Amino acid sequence: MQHIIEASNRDRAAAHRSDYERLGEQLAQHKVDIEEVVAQAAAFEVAVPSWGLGTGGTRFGRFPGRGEPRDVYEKVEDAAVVHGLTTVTPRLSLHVPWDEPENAPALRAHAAELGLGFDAVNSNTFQDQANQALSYKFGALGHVDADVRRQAVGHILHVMEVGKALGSDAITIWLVDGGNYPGQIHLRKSFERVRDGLAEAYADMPEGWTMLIEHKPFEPAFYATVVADWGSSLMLAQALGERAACLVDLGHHLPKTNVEQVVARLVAAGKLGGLHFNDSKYGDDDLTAGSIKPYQLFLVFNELVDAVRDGALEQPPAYMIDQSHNLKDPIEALLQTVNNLQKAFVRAVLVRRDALTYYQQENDVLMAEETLKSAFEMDVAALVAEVRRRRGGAIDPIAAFRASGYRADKTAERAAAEYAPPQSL
Ligand SMILES: [Mn+2]
Repeated sequence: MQHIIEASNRDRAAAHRSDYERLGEQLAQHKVDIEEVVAQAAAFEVAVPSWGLGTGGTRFGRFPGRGEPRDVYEKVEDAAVVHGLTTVTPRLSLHVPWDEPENAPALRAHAAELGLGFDAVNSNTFQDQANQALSYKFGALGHVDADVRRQAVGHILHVMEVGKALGSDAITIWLVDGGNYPGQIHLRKSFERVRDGLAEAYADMPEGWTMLIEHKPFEPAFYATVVADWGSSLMLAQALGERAACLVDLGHHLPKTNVEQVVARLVAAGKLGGLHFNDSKYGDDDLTAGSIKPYQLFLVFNELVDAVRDGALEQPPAYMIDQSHNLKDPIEALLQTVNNLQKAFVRAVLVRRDALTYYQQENDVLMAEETLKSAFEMDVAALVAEVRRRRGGAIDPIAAFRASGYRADKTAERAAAEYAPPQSL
């Protein structure tokens, strides 16, 4: 891939240089040094999910693409391509059991050879697995039967063991408990059972690890999900202790929710642990981040950049992509996503914070809004391309990927692709 990247960059070098210089002049007029922004932008990294490397599906069906990875080793291979082109996705977030390796140390070594490490591991207590003794049909950690709850805690501990062998230092728990009809679950007691189950798993969490708790208003439960919102998630993270934090999935909010304000609240509570990036029009649609509501994505980054600059966040939260690529080539969709995320991040870096503070103090509503809007409207494509170029990545990752013929090669190689359809958390 490296020689393809070099050839692709050579073709684009002159046009890119002139775009970058023009942007540098534009920023200089506002007394912003483009080199400083490049340095800050280079700090942005995001993890890729193992389930995002295959074609996703809906409950209506799945249309597999050609040349998809057949196992976790091939997923690592594809993730390395994404990292090679973008240079900012050095970690893979693994789902257990969908992508559970038979030999975790061997997978870790294979990934390391390709320049990859492992991000948070993801547990699954929302479907029954082969050879599983008890069913999660009516819940897992919040189930009325203590044996089912024990089995769910056992699974989470097992996922931590796998993660430990991979070199992960966090676990993301998607809490699935809930009910479809009023009366089905005891609203208060089911929450207490979930909390107590998490506490059991938390007590045995490896040293230096973080437990990330993800909320979601509905699906699979359609009447009352136990951890439906950030308030419930925060209660759990606070009850568990210092090493538990909330994870905000952009798609896990009801329409009209002010997600950037949710982010701000969790920062204030000292409990923002991570973000799952995606976009949506209606529900948890898992579309490409920045494809539907780019302004919201920018406003979320604005809160994060502001919080890091203020010291309200000691370090940026864990950034992860959580999308389902139903129609696009998964690698191309990830390349597009990473570019959108980088651009949103850089625009947030460009917000003139002194000016914003001044206008807020003066109650100058219009100019405060314009301060944000003017950063959002900046064309920063050349800047993020330059970040990639300097790190050995592609000026135009999608063009380089298409020129590489990678998918066609893999289609021949992986002709017998057969594995469980990936889904999204
Ligand atoms: Mn998620």
